[in-house]
Amino acid sequence: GHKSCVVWFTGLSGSGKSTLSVSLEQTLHHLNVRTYRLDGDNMRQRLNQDLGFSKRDREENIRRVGEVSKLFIDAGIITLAAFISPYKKDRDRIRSLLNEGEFIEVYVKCDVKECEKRDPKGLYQKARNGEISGFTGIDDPYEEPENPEIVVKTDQMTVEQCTEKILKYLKEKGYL
Ligand code: GGZ
Repeated sequence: GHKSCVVWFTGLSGSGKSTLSVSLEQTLHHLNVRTYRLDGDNMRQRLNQDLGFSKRDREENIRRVGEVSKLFIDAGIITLAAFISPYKKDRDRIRSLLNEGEFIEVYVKCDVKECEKRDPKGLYQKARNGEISGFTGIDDPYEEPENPEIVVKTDQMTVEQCTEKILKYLKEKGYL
């Protein structure tokens, strides 16, 4: 068996949160661990379709994702959540909502210059052009985690190395 928890990926757009959550999920499936991934595709498109990107809406987005994560934890599943979650207060609130050890904050650290270079959806360019305003890292804040359980530097490490680092943490702390 395993201990259920939420692995919470926070970082800039293009930092690699989704990629890492997919990679970690594959690895966990090979170990017969049941998981569920939460991301913009299933939250912002569905339950949170009333929300935009103002500070308040991001706060509400993260609050609801936290509540959904709690339900999955109750169901005994390891949840992998990939959201920018730019505000420390909003992330800390989920930490307090859950029991000790159930919130594993993974800071997906990547230089904004590198994220902008990757720009998989062309959003940084739009933010630079002024077609999008309030874009995280350009003209909206990102508050770095102060004491994350894990930091992965995606501009210095491969996807495999980052995944291995998270897996090692989960094993050493007795989640797996
Ligand atoms: C940041 C935005 C914005 C603005 C649209 N700022 O690279 P993506 O496209 O797929 O990831 C970003 C996603 C962020 O949604 P989150 O739910 O993770 O954000 S938060 O945690 O702050 O609530 C990006 C896209 O939505 N996007 N506008 N202004 N990212």
